Order: sequence, then structure tokens, then C-alpha cells
Amino acid sequence: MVIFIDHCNYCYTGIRQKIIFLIDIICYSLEYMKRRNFVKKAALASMISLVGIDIVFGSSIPEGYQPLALQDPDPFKLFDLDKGMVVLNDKPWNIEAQAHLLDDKITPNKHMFIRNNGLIPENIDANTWSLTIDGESAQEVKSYSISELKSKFQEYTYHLTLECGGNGRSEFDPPAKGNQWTIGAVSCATWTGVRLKDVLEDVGIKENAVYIGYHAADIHLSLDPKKEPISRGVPMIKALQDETLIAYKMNGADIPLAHGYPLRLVAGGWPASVSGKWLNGISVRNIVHDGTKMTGTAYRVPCNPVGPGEKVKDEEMCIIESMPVKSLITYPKTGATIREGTKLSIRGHAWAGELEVSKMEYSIDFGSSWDDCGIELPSNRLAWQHFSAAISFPKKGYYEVWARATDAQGLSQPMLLPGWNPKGYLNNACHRIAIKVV
Ligand SMILES: Nc1nc2c(c(=O)[nH]1)N[C@H]1C(S)=C(S)[C@@H](COP(=O)(O)O)O[C@H]1N2
Ligand SMILES: [Mo]
Repeated sequence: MVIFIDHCNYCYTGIRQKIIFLIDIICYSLEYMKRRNFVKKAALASMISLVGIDIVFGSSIPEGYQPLALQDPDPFKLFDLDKGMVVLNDKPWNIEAQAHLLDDKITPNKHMFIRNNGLIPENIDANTWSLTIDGESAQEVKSYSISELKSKFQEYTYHLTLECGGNGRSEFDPPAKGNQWTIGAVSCATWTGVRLKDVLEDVGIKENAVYIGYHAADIHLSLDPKKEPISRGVPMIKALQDETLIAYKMNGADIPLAHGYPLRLVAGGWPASVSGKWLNGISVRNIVHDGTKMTGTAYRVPCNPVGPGEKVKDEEMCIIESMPVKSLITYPKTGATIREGTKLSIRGHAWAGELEVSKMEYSIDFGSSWDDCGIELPSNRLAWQHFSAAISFPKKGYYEVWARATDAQGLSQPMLLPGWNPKGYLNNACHRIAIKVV
């Protein structure tokens, strides 16, 4: 537009300038029309499926424009979340809990973190949903409806810890790109469904099977239907564990949409990214699954420790498997005040990936000395374990309570930070709360 105004300063001084001015306008308009690109057909199709009804003049939508119907509603209403949940990103939605919101042994829906790589699918019909098992190492390609899964296989319920591999990323220095999770990207809900191993047995698995990879119905941020936002998987040994489920219920009811309705792969104790939401396919692979976010540096850490900020070659990065030992103080909330002479009851949960937590301790002197907490057995394998302690403080003043878990192999949480890694995964540092004794 600036071009027009510039010209107006002198354009009426002569017929020659007038003609030049007109030519300029024509050229500019043509240029403008050329530059106005319209939404690609494939992307329009995705938009229509998200809106749920035909977008009549859809072909006139400028490229990069997001129809109002797809713009942000209130996430707390949309996902039925507690007001204390913290939104880290809205495109895609990434929302975490705070430590004190995770106090329940079974995480209720309203306190469960949400981590999405793409857009949540909409207009899902569970009655027509199907799960297809295929891949080089499947004996055949077989599809199941949800009612077939329910009638053909035995149902199991497990209490399973799901922690995002990037939980705690915000503390690394130099910082790592990605959602800046603090401590709230962990949950332990109950999941009900059928065992993946029973379904795989029904399909038949070839001897050369090494990995499974999931496929899902969420939509890539580019709206390109050929791209998958994420398609991860696990080695056969994890796929065939009793607790690895194809779930259709969370906390006893249909899985909420944000957590994978109507079907989800759930493999507790591993980075939650292997638990595919909106599950519609599983490929049995004769190689390490090479879907989106399985290759390069995604969900990988240096095979051997590196210094902060060091560059690491792709081939020296190893896929994250079982998550490391970790714990959270869920009561009281950091900043609590108590009266001198009263004991402070603390409680929380501890977990250690595939392993059990064998010891839980607390410190009130910045890690110089440690005392034991009581720790319960897990309700089943891969569930977090509840701990508690009653703490006395020697006198008035400011304190911090630090909590440290040790796994069955004797590995403990690092006090402040574990080894730096380029993508900021696996921060299992001790959780700390501030306490004032007055
Ligand atoms: N289909 C699909 N499955 C997915 C994801 C996703 O973006 N799409 N995100 C993964 C990641 S990275 C995490 S941490 C968990 C989060 O699960 P939640 O949102 O139910 O807490 O889902 C995993 N499964
Ligand atoms: Mo994640």
C-alpha cells in the first residue's frame, strides 16, 4: 500500500507519470494476486473434518489462515481441568499439573497433564473405530472394532505411571527447546483394556519381529494428512508385557478425548510418548520402528554422558526406554507455614520406570543428612508408590524439604540436576518444597 501513497505525491504532475502510475498499480495488483495463495486441498479436507461440516467457500481460505471455529476455546472448560493446571502451549495443547495437584493416589482426570504433538481429532465415532494390526512381522493384516476387542479378549485394569520424557526440561542449562515442563508432566491413572500381547497372539507374530510402532488419528500441525504428528513404539519385550494395554477406559470411564478416546496404547514406566493416543494402528516391525519422533534426536539421550552444551552425533544418541527413579512431594504445597513445635506431615509418590522404589528419604538440611520416609508397595507393577513422613524442625526459620527415592538396583535421584542432554529429557532431580516454621 505504501507504494500508492508515494506515487500520489507527484503522480498528477503530467500524463506520463499518470501512465507510469497506472502501470504500477496493475503490476502491484497482479503481484498481490499471485502472492495470495489459497489453502491446499488436503489441508482443507482436514479443516472440514475438524469443523465437522462442509466449509462452503473453503477453497477461498488464504494459506496459513485458521478458521475461527478452530481457534482456541477455554482449555479449562474444554478439557474439564482444575484451575491450577498450567498451560504451556496452545498449538498444540500442552498443559501440566503442579505438585500439590498430584496428591491423589489415582490421578483424577482434572489433574492429568496433556501433551499433544498435533491436533486432537474430532467427531470420533467409537462404533466405527477400528484398530488395524499390520507390518512386516505380522502373520496377516487384521482389523478389530472396539466391540470385537472387548468380546474376544480378557479385560485387565492396571494403575500405570505415565511421565513425559521431557518432564523437568525447564531446569536444564543451557536450555533445551521444547515444552518447558517443570514437574507436572506425570500421572498415575487406572487404565482398562485388553493386553496387547493377546491381540498380537491372535494376529500371529513372525520370529523376526523386533518392535511395534503405533499409528493414530491425530492431525499433523501442517494439516497434511500424509504426515503423522507422532508414531512411536517399543521393543517386543515391552510390547508383550502383561501391563501393556490397548485401553478403552481411564479411571473407570471412557478415555477423555484429550487422553486418546476411544482407544489408546498404554505402556507404563516408559516415556509416555510410547503410549499412543487415538490408536488406530499397530505395525509389527522387523526393524526398530522408524515412525515420526523415533529417529534423529527425538526421545533420545547421549549413550554416554556429555558436558553441558556439547554437540552429540546422532549415532551417539540412544532411545530412552525405562524412565529413571523419581519422586514428588504432593503435600504440603511449597511455601507452607507451620508453628514451632508441631510436626509436619509430608506425603507424595515415587516411581522408577520398570523397577520398584526400595527406599524413600527426606532431608531438611539441603541434602547433608537424610531420614527415611515410609513407602507403600505399588498397587501393581509400574504404578507409583505412596510415601509419607512426619518431620520435626529444630527451631523457627526457613527450611526446605527435599525428597529422594532409590530404586531396587540402588540408584538414587540426583540432588539438583542429572546429566545434561541436548533435548532436555529425564530430569529426575529431587523435588524440593519451602517451609517456614514460625
Ligand atoms: N497420538 C498421539 N499419541 C501421543 C501423543 C501425541 O501427540 N499423539 N503424545 C505423546 C506424549 S509425548 C505424551 S507425554 C503422552 C501424554 O499423554 P496424556 O496427554 O494423556 O497425558 O501421550 C503420548 N501419546
Ligand atoms: Mo512426552
